[in-house]
Amino acid sequence: MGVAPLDVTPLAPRSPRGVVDALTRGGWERGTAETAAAGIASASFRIEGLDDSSLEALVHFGGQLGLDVITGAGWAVISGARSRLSALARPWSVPEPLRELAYRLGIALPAEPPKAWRTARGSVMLSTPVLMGILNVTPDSFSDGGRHAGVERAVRHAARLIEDGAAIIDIGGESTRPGRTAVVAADEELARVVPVISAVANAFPATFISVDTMKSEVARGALDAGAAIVNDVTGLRADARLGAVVASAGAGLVVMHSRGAPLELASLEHADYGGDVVGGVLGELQAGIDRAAAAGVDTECVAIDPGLGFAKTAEQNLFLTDQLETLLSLGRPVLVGPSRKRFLGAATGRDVAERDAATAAACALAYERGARIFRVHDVAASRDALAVAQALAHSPSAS
Ligand code: PMM
Repeated sequence: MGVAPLDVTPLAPRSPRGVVDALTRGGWERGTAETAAAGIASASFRIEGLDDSSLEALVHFGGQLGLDVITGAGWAVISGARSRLSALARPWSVPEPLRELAYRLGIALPAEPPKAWRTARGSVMLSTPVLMGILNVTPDSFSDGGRHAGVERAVRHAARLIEDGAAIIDIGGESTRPGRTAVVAADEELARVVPVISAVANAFPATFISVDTMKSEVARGALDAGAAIVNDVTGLRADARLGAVVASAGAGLVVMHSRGAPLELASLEHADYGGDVVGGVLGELQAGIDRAAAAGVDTECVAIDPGLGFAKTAEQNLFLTDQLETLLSLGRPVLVGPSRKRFLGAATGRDVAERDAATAAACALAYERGARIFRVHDVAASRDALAVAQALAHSPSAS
Protein backbone atom coordinates (compact mmCIF):
# COMPACT_ATOMS: atom_id res chain seq x y z
CA MET A 1 0.00 0.00 0.00
CA GLY A 2 1.41 3.41 -0.97
CA VAL A 3 1.83 6.14 1.64
CA ALA A 4 -0.24 9.30 0.99
CA PRO A 5 1.83 12.50 0.65
CA LEU A 6 2.03 14.49 3.90
CA ASP A 7 -0.75 17.03 4.07
CA VAL A 8 -1.65 19.52 6.82
CA THR A 9 -5.16 21.03 6.80
CA PRO A 10 -6.37 23.68 9.27
CA LEU A 11 -9.64 23.00 11.11
CA ALA A 12 -11.81 25.96 12.15
CA PRO A 13 -11.14 26.79 15.82
CA ARG A 14 -14.54 28.37 16.44
CA SER A 15 -16.60 25.29 15.65
CA PRO A 16 -16.03 21.63 16.62
CA ARG A 17 -17.46 20.50 13.29
CA GLY A 18 -14.13 20.46 11.46
CA VAL A 19 -12.82 17.96 14.02
CA VAL A 20 -16.01 15.88 13.80
CA ASP A 21 -15.68 15.81 10.03
CA ALA A 22 -11.99 14.83 10.19
CA LEU A 23 -12.75 11.95 12.56
CA THR A 24 -15.70 10.63 10.55
CA ARG A 25 -13.53 10.78 7.42
CA GLY A 26 -11.11 8.61 9.37
CA GLY A 27 -13.86 6.04 9.93
CA TRP A 28 -15.13 7.12 13.36
CA GLU A 29 -18.82 6.79 14.18
CA ARG A 30 -20.48 10.23 14.32
CA GLY A 31 -21.59 10.20 17.98
CA THR A 32 -18.14 9.18 19.20
CA ALA A 33 -16.56 11.81 16.95
CA GLU A 34 -18.84 14.51 18.42
CA THR A 35 -17.91 13.52 21.98
CA ALA A 36 -14.20 13.56 21.12
CA ALA A 37 -14.50 16.94 19.34
CA ALA A 38 -16.23 18.44 22.38
CA GLY A 39 -13.36 17.18 24.57
CA ILE A 40 -10.74 18.69 22.28
CA ALA A 41 -12.43 22.11 22.16
CA SER A 42 -10.62 24.53 24.43
CA ALA A 43 -11.91 26.74 27.23
CA SER A 44 -10.30 29.37 29.46
CA PHE A 45 -10.92 30.57 33.00
CA ARG A 46 -9.82 33.44 35.15
CA ILE A 47 -9.24 32.45 38.77
CA GLU A 48 -8.87 34.94 41.59
CA GLY A 49 -8.28 34.55 45.31
CA LEU A 50 -5.57 31.89 45.10
CA ASP A 51 -3.10 31.63 48.00
CA ASP A 52 0.57 30.84 47.39
CA SER A 53 0.28 27.10 47.94
CA SER A 54 -2.69 26.69 45.58
CA LEU A 55 -0.96 28.88 42.96
CA GLU A 56 2.11 26.70 43.15
CA ALA A 57 0.04 23.51 43.02
CA LEU A 58 -1.90 24.88 40.05
CA VAL A 59 1.27 25.63 38.08
CA HIS A 60 2.63 22.10 38.70
CA PHE A 61 -0.53 20.05 38.41
CA GLY A 62 -2.00 22.15 35.57
CA GLY A 63 1.29 21.79 33.70
CA GLN A 64 1.21 18.01 34.16
CA LEU A 65 -2.30 17.98 32.70
CA GLY A 66 -1.10 19.90 29.64
CA LEU A 67 -2.94 23.12 30.51
CA ASP A 68 -1.56 26.58 29.91
CA VAL A 69 -1.32 28.36 33.26
CA ILE A 70 -0.53 32.09 33.43
CA THR A 71 -0.21 33.48 36.93
CA GLY A 72 0.12 36.75 38.81
CA ALA A 73 -0.26 37.83 42.44
CA GLY A 74 -3.21 35.75 43.70
CA TRP A 75 -4.64 35.09 40.25
CA ALA A 76 -4.28 32.75 37.30
CA VAL A 77 -5.66 32.32 33.81
CA ILE A 78 -5.87 28.68 32.76
CA SER A 79 -6.58 27.46 29.28
CA GLY A 80 -6.71 24.14 27.51
CA ALA A 81 -8.82 21.32 26.12
CA ARG A 82 -12.06 20.65 27.97
CA SER A 83 -10.99 17.06 28.58
CA ARG A 84 -7.83 18.33 30.37
CA LEU A 85 -9.81 20.95 32.30
CA SER A 86 -12.31 18.25 33.36
CA ALA A 87 -9.39 16.34 34.89
CA LEU A 88 -8.61 19.43 36.98
CA ALA A 89 -12.30 19.67 37.97
CA ARG A 90 -12.30 16.39 39.98
CA PRO A 91 -11.88 17.31 43.67
CA TRP A 92 -11.06 13.71 44.66
CA SER A 93 -8.06 13.39 42.35
CA VAL A 94 -6.32 16.78 42.61
CA PRO A 95 -3.70 17.83 45.20
CA GLU A 96 -5.25 19.07 48.45
CA PRO A 97 -4.64 22.84 47.84
CA LEU A 98 -6.65 22.58 44.58
CA ARG A 99 -9.81 20.86 45.98
CA GLU A 100 -11.92 24.02 46.29
CA LEU A 101 -10.79 25.22 42.86
CA ALA A 102 -11.62 21.79 41.35
CA TYR A 103 -15.14 21.99 42.75
CA ARG A 104 -15.72 25.53 41.49
CA LEU A 105 -14.24 24.77 38.09
CA GLY A 106 -16.65 21.84 37.73
CA ILE A 107 -19.57 24.22 38.23
CA ALA A 108 -18.16 26.82 35.84
CA LEU A 109 -17.36 24.49 32.90
CA PRO A 110 -19.57 25.58 29.99
CA ALA A 111 -22.58 23.37 29.37
CA GLU A 112 -24.55 22.62 26.21
CA PRO A 113 -27.60 24.91 25.87
CA PRO A 114 -30.67 23.19 27.42
CA LYS A 115 -33.02 21.55 24.91
CA ALA A 116 -36.33 22.74 26.40
CA TRP A 117 -37.84 25.46 28.59
CA ARG A 118 -40.83 24.49 30.72
CA THR A 119 -43.83 26.85 30.98
CA ALA A 120 -47.39 26.73 32.36
CA ARG A 121 -48.62 25.52 28.95
CA GLY A 122 -46.06 22.96 27.89
CA SER A 123 -42.39 23.20 26.98
CA VAL A 124 -40.82 25.57 24.48
CA MET A 125 -38.51 23.36 22.39
CA LEU A 126 -35.09 24.90 21.82
CA SER A 127 -33.64 22.67 19.11
CA THR A 128 -34.22 25.53 16.66
CA PRO A 129 -33.98 29.28 17.43
CA VAL A 130 -37.13 30.55 19.15
CA LEU A 131 -38.47 33.98 18.24
CA MET A 132 -40.33 36.03 20.83
CA GLY A 133 -42.26 38.80 19.09
CA ILE A 134 -42.72 42.03 21.04
CA LEU A 135 -46.23 43.38 21.52
CA ASN A 136 -46.05 46.55 23.58
CA VAL A 137 -49.47 47.79 24.68
CA THR A 138 -48.27 51.04 26.15
CA PRO A 139 -49.08 54.54 24.99
CA ASP A 140 -45.36 55.46 25.15
CA SER A 141 -43.39 52.48 23.84
CA PHE A 142 -40.21 54.08 22.46
CA SER A 143 -39.96 52.19 19.23
CA ASP A 144 -43.51 51.66 18.01
CA GLY A 145 -45.14 54.73 19.55
CA GLY A 146 -47.97 52.75 21.15
CA ARG A 147 -49.59 51.97 17.82
CA HIS A 148 -50.94 48.65 19.12
CA ALA A 149 -52.85 50.04 22.04
CA GLY A 150 -56.29 48.86 20.90
CA VAL A 151 -57.13 45.18 21.44
CA GLU A 152 -58.09 44.63 17.84
CA ARG A 153 -54.95 46.22 16.52
CA ALA A 154 -52.92 44.25 19.07
CA VAL A 155 -54.40 40.95 17.85
CA ARG A 156 -53.69 41.94 14.24
CA HIS A 157 -50.10 42.70 15.15
CA ALA A 158 -49.77 39.38 17.04
CA ALA A 159 -51.09 37.59 13.92
CA ARG A 160 -48.37 39.25 11.87
CA LEU A 161 -45.64 38.31 14.37
CA ILE A 162 -46.84 34.69 14.40
CA GLU A 163 -47.07 34.55 10.61
CA ASP A 164 -43.49 35.83 10.50
CA GLY A 165 -42.32 33.01 12.76
CA ALA A 166 -42.82 34.01 16.41
CA ALA A 167 -43.42 31.06 18.77
CA ILE A 168 -43.86 33.39 21.76
CA ILE A 169 -45.63 36.75 21.96
CA ASP A 170 -44.27 38.99 24.73
CA ILE A 171 -46.99 41.36 25.89
CA GLY A 172 -46.02 44.35 28.03
CA GLY A 173 -48.06 47.19 29.48
CA GLU A 174 -45.28 49.18 31.16
CA SER A 175 -42.41 50.62 29.17
CA THR A 176 -38.94 50.81 30.72
CA ARG A 177 -37.92 53.56 28.31
CA PRO A 178 -35.13 55.93 29.32
CA GLY A 179 -36.32 59.07 31.09
CA ARG A 180 -39.74 57.88 32.29
CA THR A 181 -40.69 59.54 35.55
CA ALA A 182 -43.51 57.41 37.02
CA VAL A 183 -44.27 53.71 37.33
CA VAL A 184 -47.57 52.45 35.92
CA ALA A 185 -50.08 51.44 38.62
CA ALA A 186 -50.89 47.71 38.72
CA ASP A 187 -54.59 48.19 37.89
CA GLU A 188 -53.75 50.38 34.88
CA GLU A 189 -51.18 47.82 33.68
CA LEU A 190 -53.72 45.00 34.16
CA ALA A 191 -56.31 46.95 32.17
CA ARG A 192 -53.82 47.27 29.32
CA VAL A 193 -52.53 43.71 29.12
CA VAL A 194 -55.31 41.34 30.25
CA PRO A 195 -57.81 42.00 27.40
CA VAL A 196 -54.98 41.66 24.86
CA ILE A 197 -53.67 38.43 26.43
CA SER A 198 -57.18 36.91 26.48
CA ALA A 199 -57.79 37.87 22.87
CA VAL A 200 -54.39 36.62 21.63
CA ALA A 201 -54.71 33.38 23.65
CA ASN A 202 -58.16 32.79 22.11
CA ALA A 203 -57.11 33.55 18.58
CA PHE A 204 -53.76 31.66 18.70
CA PRO A 205 -53.97 28.78 21.20
CA ALA A 206 -50.75 27.17 19.90
CA THR A 207 -48.66 30.28 20.62
CA PHE A 208 -46.95 30.84 23.97
CA ILE A 209 -47.74 34.16 25.59
CA SER A 210 -45.37 35.84 27.99
CA VAL A 211 -46.18 38.88 30.05
CA ASP A 212 -43.48 41.52 30.45
CA THR A 213 -44.10 42.73 33.99
CA MET A 214 -42.34 43.19 37.30
CA LYS A 215 -45.55 43.14 39.38
CA SER A 216 -47.06 40.06 41.03
CA GLU A 217 -50.70 41.29 40.62
CA VAL A 218 -50.17 41.80 36.89
CA ALA A 219 -48.44 38.43 36.53
CA ARG A 220 -51.33 36.67 38.28
CA GLY A 221 -53.95 38.35 36.08
CA ALA A 222 -51.94 37.63 32.94
CA LEU A 223 -51.41 33.94 33.81
CA ASP A 224 -55.15 33.58 34.54
CA ALA A 225 -55.89 35.17 31.15
CA GLY A 226 -53.73 32.67 29.25
CA ALA A 227 -50.07 33.69 29.58
CA ALA A 228 -47.59 30.84 30.10
CA ILE A 229 -44.43 32.82 30.91
CA VAL A 230 -43.55 35.81 33.10
CA ASN A 231 -40.77 38.04 31.76
CA ASP A 232 -39.41 40.07 34.68
CA VAL A 233 -36.84 42.69 33.71
CA THR A 234 -35.86 43.01 37.38
CA GLY A 235 -35.06 39.29 37.79
CA LEU A 236 -37.35 39.03 40.86
CA ARG A 237 -35.73 42.04 42.55
CA ALA A 238 -38.68 44.46 42.48
CA ASP A 239 -41.64 42.45 43.83
CA ALA A 240 -40.95 39.85 46.51
CA ARG A 241 -44.26 38.07 45.77
CA LEU A 242 -43.71 37.58 42.05
CA GLY A 243 -41.71 34.34 42.44
CA ALA A 244 -44.53 32.66 44.36
CA VAL A 245 -47.08 33.64 41.69
CA VAL A 246 -44.86 32.11 38.98
CA ALA A 247 -44.26 28.98 41.07
CA SER A 248 -47.92 28.33 41.84
CA ALA A 249 -48.84 28.58 38.14
CA GLY A 250 -45.88 26.41 37.03
CA ALA A 251 -45.13 29.27 34.64
CA GLY A 252 -41.93 29.90 32.71
CA LEU A 253 -39.83 32.75 34.09
CA VAL A 254 -37.33 35.03 32.38
CA VAL A 255 -34.77 36.20 34.93
CA MET A 256 -33.33 39.28 33.23
CA HIS A 257 -30.28 41.11 34.54
CA SER A 258 -30.76 44.74 35.51
CA ARG A 259 -29.78 47.03 38.35
CA GLY A 260 -31.45 49.76 40.34
CA ALA A 261 -35.04 50.69 41.13
CA PRO A 262 -37.79 50.36 38.46
CA LEU A 263 -37.42 53.99 37.33
CA GLU A 264 -33.62 53.69 37.00
CA LEU A 265 -33.48 50.50 34.90
CA ALA A 266 -32.58 52.16 31.60
CA SER A 267 -30.13 54.64 33.14
CA LEU A 268 -26.36 54.29 33.46
CA GLU A 269 -26.42 55.16 37.15
CA HIS A 270 -25.50 51.59 38.13
CA ALA A 271 -23.24 50.70 35.20
CA ASP A 272 -20.07 50.41 37.30
CA TYR A 273 -19.04 46.73 37.32
CA GLY A 274 -15.55 47.31 38.69
CA GLY A 275 -14.12 46.53 35.26
CA ASP A 276 -15.82 43.11 35.07
CA VAL A 277 -19.25 43.35 33.46
CA VAL A 278 -19.35 39.63 32.60
CA GLY A 279 -18.49 38.53 36.14
CA GLY A 280 -20.99 41.02 37.58
CA VAL A 281 -23.84 39.92 35.32
CA LEU A 282 -23.09 36.22 35.89
CA GLY A 283 -23.10 36.61 39.67
CA GLU A 284 -26.27 38.70 39.70
CA LEU A 285 -28.08 36.31 37.33
CA GLN A 286 -27.14 33.42 39.62
CA ALA A 287 -28.65 35.42 42.50
CA GLY A 288 -31.85 35.77 40.43
CA ILE A 289 -31.92 32.01 39.76
CA ASP A 290 -31.49 31.48 43.52
CA ARG A 291 -34.37 33.88 44.30
CA ALA A 292 -36.57 31.91 41.89
CA ALA A 293 -35.61 28.59 43.51
CA ALA A 294 -36.23 30.00 47.00
CA ALA A 295 -39.73 31.06 45.88
CA GLY A 296 -40.43 27.51 44.68
CA VAL A 297 -39.97 28.04 40.93
CA ASP A 298 -38.80 24.82 39.25
CA THR A 299 -35.32 25.38 37.75
CA GLU A 300 -36.55 23.87 34.45
CA CYS A 301 -38.94 26.84 34.16
CA VAL A 302 -36.19 29.49 34.31
CA ALA A 303 -34.55 31.19 31.33
CA ILE A 304 -31.85 33.86 31.79
CA ASP A 305 -31.24 37.11 29.94
CA PRO A 306 -28.19 39.42 30.16
CA GLY A 307 -30.48 42.47 29.94
CA LEU A 308 -28.86 44.27 27.01
CA GLY A 309 -29.35 48.02 27.44
CA PHE A 310 -30.15 47.82 31.15
CA ALA A 311 -27.51 49.57 33.32
CA LYS A 312 -24.91 48.95 30.62
CA THR A 313 -22.96 51.24 28.31
CA ALA A 314 -22.76 50.55 24.57
CA GLU A 315 -19.28 49.02 25.09
CA GLN A 316 -20.55 46.82 27.94
CA ASN A 317 -23.48 45.60 25.81
CA LEU A 318 -21.13 44.66 22.96
CA PHE A 319 -18.62 42.95 25.24
CA LEU A 320 -21.37 41.04 27.03
CA THR A 321 -22.84 39.88 23.70
CA ASP A 322 -19.40 38.71 22.57
CA GLN A 323 -18.89 36.82 25.85
CA LEU A 324 -22.43 35.42 25.96
CA GLU A 325 -21.26 31.78 26.04
CA THR A 326 -20.14 32.27 29.63
CA LEU A 327 -23.83 32.45 30.63
CA LEU A 328 -24.26 28.80 29.60
CA SER A 329 -22.33 27.86 32.75
CA LEU A 330 -25.51 28.74 34.67
CA GLY A 331 -27.22 25.80 32.96
CA ARG A 332 -30.35 27.63 31.78
CA PRO A 333 -31.59 28.65 28.31
CA VAL A 334 -30.31 32.08 27.29
CA LEU A 335 -32.70 34.73 25.94
CA VAL A 336 -31.44 37.98 24.41
CA GLY A 337 -33.28 41.19 23.60
CA PRO A 338 -31.02 43.38 21.43
CA SER A 339 -33.95 44.65 19.35
CA ARG A 340 -33.47 48.21 18.08
CA LYS A 341 -31.42 49.14 21.16
CA ARG A 342 -29.07 52.08 21.45
CA PHE A 343 -25.87 50.03 21.40
CA LEU A 344 -26.87 48.88 17.89
CA GLY A 345 -27.38 52.54 16.99
CA ALA A 346 -23.87 53.25 18.34
CA ALA A 347 -22.42 50.46 16.17
CA THR A 348 -24.31 51.36 12.98
CA GLY A 349 -25.09 55.07 13.28
CA ARG A 350 -28.75 54.26 12.60
CA ASP A 351 -31.90 55.64 14.20
CA VAL A 352 -34.25 53.37 16.15
CA ALA A 353 -36.58 52.80 13.17
CA GLU A 354 -33.69 51.56 11.04
CA ARG A 355 -32.11 49.00 13.35
CA ASP A 356 -33.83 45.75 12.31
CA ALA A 357 -30.96 44.52 10.13
CA ALA A 358 -28.53 45.27 12.98
CA THR A 359 -30.91 43.42 15.34
CA ALA A 360 -30.96 40.40 13.03
CA ALA A 361 -27.14 40.35 12.90
CA ALA A 362 -26.92 40.61 16.69
CA CYS A 363 -29.36 37.68 17.03
CA ALA A 364 -27.34 35.47 14.67
CA LEU A 365 -24.10 36.26 16.52
CA ALA A 366 -25.81 35.60 19.86
CA TYR A 367 -27.09 32.26 18.52
CA GLU A 368 -23.52 31.23 17.68
CA ARG A 369 -22.62 32.04 21.26
CA GLY A 370 -25.39 29.86 22.71
CA ALA A 371 -28.53 32.05 22.92
CA ARG A 372 -31.70 30.22 21.89
CA ILE A 373 -34.58 32.68 22.46
CA PHE A 374 -34.68 36.08 20.74
CA ARG A 375 -36.96 38.94 21.77
CA VAL A 376 -37.45 41.15 18.70
CA HIS A 377 -39.81 43.68 17.11
CA ASP A 378 -39.26 42.61 13.48
CA VAL A 379 -39.59 38.82 13.57
CA ALA A 380 -39.21 38.27 9.81
CA ALA A 381 -35.76 39.89 9.57
CA SER A 382 -34.32 38.05 12.56
CA ARG A 383 -35.94 34.77 11.54
CA ASP A 384 -33.96 34.72 8.29
CA ALA A 385 -30.68 35.64 10.00
CA LEU A 386 -31.25 32.89 12.57
CA ALA A 387 -32.20 30.39 9.88
CA VAL A 388 -28.79 31.00 8.28
CA ALA A 389 -27.00 30.71 11.64
CA GLN A 390 -28.81 27.45 12.37
CA ALA A 391 -28.17 26.08 8.87
CA LEU A 392 -24.45 26.77 9.26
CA ALA A 393 -24.34 25.04 12.63
CA HIS A 394 -26.18 21.96 11.34
CA SER A 395 -25.19 21.71 7.69
CA PRO A 396 -24.25 18.19 6.64
CA SER A 397 -20.58 17.46 6.11
CA ALA A 398 -19.43 18.86 2.76
CA SER A 399 -17.36 15.78 1.98
N1 PMM B 1 -35.93 44.78 26.84
C1 PMM B 1 -36.98 45.61 26.99
C2 PMM B 1 -38.15 45.17 27.63
N2 PMM B 1 -38.25 43.92 28.09
N3 PMM B 1 -37.34 41.79 28.39
C3 PMM B 1 -36.31 40.94 28.25
N4 PMM B 1 -36.43 39.67 28.72
N5 PMM B 1 -35.15 41.29 27.65
C4 PMM B 1 -34.96 42.55 27.17
O1 PMM B 1 -33.86 42.83 26.64
C5 PMM B 1 -36.03 43.49 27.30
C6 PMM B 1 -37.21 43.05 27.94
C7 PMM B 1 -36.89 47.02 26.48
O2 PMM B 1 -37.18 47.06 25.13
P1 PMM B 1 -38.63 47.51 24.49
O3 PMM B 1 -39.05 48.73 25.23
O4 PMM B 1 -38.34 47.71 23.07
O5 PMM B 1 -39.62 46.40 24.68
